[in-house]
Amino acid sequence: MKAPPPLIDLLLERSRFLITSHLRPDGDAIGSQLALAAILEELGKETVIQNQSPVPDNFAFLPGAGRIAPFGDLPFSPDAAVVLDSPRPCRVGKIERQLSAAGKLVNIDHHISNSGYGDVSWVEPEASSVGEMIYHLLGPLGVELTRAIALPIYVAILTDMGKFQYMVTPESGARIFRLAGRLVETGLVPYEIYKKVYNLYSADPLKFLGEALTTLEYAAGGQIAFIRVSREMLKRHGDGFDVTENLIAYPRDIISTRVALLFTELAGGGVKVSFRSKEPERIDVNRIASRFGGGGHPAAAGAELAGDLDRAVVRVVTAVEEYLEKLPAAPGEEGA
Ligand SMILES: [Mn+2]
Repeated sequence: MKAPPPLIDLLLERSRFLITSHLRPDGDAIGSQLALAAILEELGKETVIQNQSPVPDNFAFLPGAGRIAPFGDLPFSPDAAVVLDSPRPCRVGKIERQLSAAGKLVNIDHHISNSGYGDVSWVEPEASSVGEMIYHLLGPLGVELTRAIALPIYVAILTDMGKFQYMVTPESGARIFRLAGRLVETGLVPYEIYKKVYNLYSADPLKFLGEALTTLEYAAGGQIAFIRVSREMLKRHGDGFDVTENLIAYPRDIISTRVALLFTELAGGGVKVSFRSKEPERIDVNRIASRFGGGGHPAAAGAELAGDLDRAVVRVVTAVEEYLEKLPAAPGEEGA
């Protein structure tokens, strides 16, 4: 993984950076932003981070999280804007309006569906996270790895890899564990970080979880399992932190499931759909999600559909059923 030289030149030459990432930010969005800001500040640059959505409570412990600001006046006129973890610039919501004011637009992402926007674009579909890509800026920029840089990168990898679950080849597993090891050597305590990121349950989110699990349904003889979360359910249980985070693991981890889906009704209308494939080499959910204007990776993807929850369920479940029907038989399955 190697950052393109024009990106390194731009980061070294420019001096005032706006950093942003996608709506409803996850650990990779927040972690990669804070790591990049810390690196640029080591180089004596000015940085400002703006996101449309607030920092989820479970990432507020990260040093610098408090300086992530909502959309608003910028403290300086940026000469470059960096968009992280966002396949298209519109994913940053309102902050998109700030991008044209910056001299240059930089796109750093690992979504295979990334459109390649920006004056300088670096997309690594093989990267575990944008956090991992940010790590690879250190060498070319001549910045040393400190604990303040390592911690947000570790959180980016931990969350995008689902607590180190989603390494699907020996090579990627070894690479990511080696990187995690280097990060931890700066003095990180993995168990302490795990507790801050994941041990958030008070009674109410657990009640929400119980209610959400009662919506579990199957299709295609159990090959598809899905859960739906209505706006009304979310409202009743509060949006303190993203209680839907990792809900999809429950339908996914059923033995018969090949594709898991999570449907979440959005406050502003429309439905967010998360896709997980347990056989990414055969069942590429990025391809299914892209039919609905979304994208992601073969193993994990997302899309947003207009319209109501029930209609989104019918459309997406039907599309997954059709995809599964068209799969060629696996060796050994034929004539069985
Ligand atoms: Mn990511």
